[in-house]
Amino acid sequence: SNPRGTKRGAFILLEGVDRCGKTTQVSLLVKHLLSLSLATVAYRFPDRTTQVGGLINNYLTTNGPTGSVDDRAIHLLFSANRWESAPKLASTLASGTNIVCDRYAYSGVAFTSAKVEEDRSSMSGGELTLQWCMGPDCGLPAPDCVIFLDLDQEEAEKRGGYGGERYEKRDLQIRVRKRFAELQALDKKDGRVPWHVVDASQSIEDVTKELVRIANETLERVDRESSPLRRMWE
Ligand code: Z5A
Repeated sequence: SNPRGTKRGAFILLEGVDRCGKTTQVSLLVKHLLSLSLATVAYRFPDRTTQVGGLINNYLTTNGPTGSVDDRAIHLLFSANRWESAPKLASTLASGTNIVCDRYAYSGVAFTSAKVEEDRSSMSGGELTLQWCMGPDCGLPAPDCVIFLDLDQEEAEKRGGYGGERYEKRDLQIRVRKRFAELQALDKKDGRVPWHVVDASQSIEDVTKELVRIANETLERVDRESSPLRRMWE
């Protein structure tokens, strides 16, 4: 609890591949928690509304010649976009408000580390290892749970063709899903953040039901344990 004795809010993170329904479910879960009079706000990354977010948006929406943007530089921008939100995020939780977040550092690592030479623009060469990618996000406020909305590539594609964004490509998305599994295994091995894998091919209502159950369980645990906010990958 903070000096005024308020218990901190819970930090619930939704992750997953493109089209898995994160945005839909974040807004439904926030609505549900608010209907129970539980103070809750939504966060999303990238946050395209900041200056750094504007650079990220330009990068994602420009599919032209890629040679000018180094993969490590863009990775650091995604991370900077989280760090610039971190103080507000931490103080929101400290004030007792819950956060439901759409993508975070796991997306950062999964996407960058899934790039291979053919779709990389990097001048710097070398492999973008999981370890290298995790570095810049180490120490960020860690979520109390990760809800991974799992959807295979065929199901994702049934939800409409890809838009024009840079990462909306089949092979990359398949590699991203594997990277998420590796990150889940790392958290499991170290007993860090608990993951809940939810079958995102169910109806919107059925996915929400599972999310509500997981959110209740997480809120109860955070309340019971009164544990301070942890830090990413530390
Ligand atoms: N990225 C990165 O590289 N590094 C980082 O650090 C971070 C991100 C944070 C933009 O992210 C890109 O940035 C993203 C990762 C990378 N690249 N890709 N791909 P974003 O979060 O801004 O954009 P997005 O992930 O592409 O969001 P999205 O396409 O909007 O997906 P979504 O939020 O998971 O899905 P949705 O909008 O809720 O639903 C998609 C459609 O499916 C929509 O028509 C829904 O009505 C429908 N839908 C949803 N649920 C269902 C169910 N259950 N059944 C049927 N249809 C459904």
